[in-house]
Amino acid sequence: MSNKVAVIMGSKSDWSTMQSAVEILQQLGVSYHTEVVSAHRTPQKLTEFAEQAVDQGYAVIIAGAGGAAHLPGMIAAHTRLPVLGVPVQSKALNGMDSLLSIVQMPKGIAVGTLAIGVAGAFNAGLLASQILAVTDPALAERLEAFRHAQTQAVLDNPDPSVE
Ligand code: RP5
Repeated sequence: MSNKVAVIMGSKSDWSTMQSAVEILQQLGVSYHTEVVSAHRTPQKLTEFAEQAVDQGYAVIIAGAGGAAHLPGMIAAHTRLPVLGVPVQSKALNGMDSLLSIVQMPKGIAVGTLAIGVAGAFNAGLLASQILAVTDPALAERLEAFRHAQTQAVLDNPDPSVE
């Protein structure tokens, strides 16, 4: 069986953020592939990766990048697969540069943009799983269980002074 989700990122330095996407994919039993693909340092590889993504069997692509973050938009330009963009928190501008360069796609090419940083990466993995769950009843059940457990954990310990 082919991997359903591609988790790509502009640099190895993005891994500490993007591993949160992998964390929830693993937890929900979704198959994935991880790889560094840089819009600026490996532009040819970017084109080839995106053009071959459908044939590789991917259903969703998660792309994380920081700074002048062209990766998600350029991947989306080369494939009809849904692309979820994660703005990595940059040192210079705290991720506002990443966010704005990913979220402001021109009309006609879509990127679903998540929050800056770890929360965005985790939610990208979650959202990719929810997309796949539309046609995967077993995954839908695992998602329901995840949400139920999350809700229950809050209800079970409502005292903010207790860890
Ligand atoms: C982007 O530049 C990467 O996505 C990364 O967030 C940022 C910095 O990359 P490195 O200089 O750490 O490799 O392309």
